[in-house]
Amino acid sequence: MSIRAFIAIGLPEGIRRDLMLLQALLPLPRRQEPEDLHLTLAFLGEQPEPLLEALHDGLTALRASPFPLLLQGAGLFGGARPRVIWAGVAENPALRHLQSRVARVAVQAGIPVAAQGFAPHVTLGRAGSLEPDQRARLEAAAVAADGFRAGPWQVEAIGLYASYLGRKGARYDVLAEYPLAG
Ligand code: 2AM
Repeated sequence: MSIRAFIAIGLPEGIRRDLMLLQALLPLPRRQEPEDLHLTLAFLGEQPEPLLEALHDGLTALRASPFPLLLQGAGLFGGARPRVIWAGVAENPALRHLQSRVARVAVQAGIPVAAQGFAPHVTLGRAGSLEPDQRARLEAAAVAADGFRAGPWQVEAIGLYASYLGRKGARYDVLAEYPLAG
């Protein structure tokens, strides 16, 4: 059996509440459910269980320290045809360092993860095809949300998640959590 998996940072209740308020201000075509809000460190795709077990062992052995994280601003991915509406992350070397270590653990477990191109974000919602006026409203709302801040909070764990694709979009399950403890 294989599982569509990713490694992410889960968000505390208070941060999710702040993000729900931001979601309410944006004209999102499809909103990410608050319990599913997360910050992805590495998307793994469909992986067979033995590789995920090797990854689990690697993540269990990973030693990294907790660090503060601040969400900041909002934007759209997808250029002229935006697909993802996101909350951004204030520049954070500890996050980048953790991401590269996590990616290395995945590669060592036999799961290819691109070393480059980490664009940290929390997906707030998704768009299918948008009419030009819908797109303009969304872009204007993202610009207006530039002053958005949530946190900082102390990131104390990362998680291995399963993603199940359904007609209403993806649902996520936490398969395992790994405390960051030096
Ligand atoms: P997104 O929210 O910006 O789409 C689970 O799908 C998580 O992995 C999401 O946070 C998703 O980011 C991220 N991800 C990164 N690359 C992906 C890809 N090629 N396909 C699906 N999800 C991807």
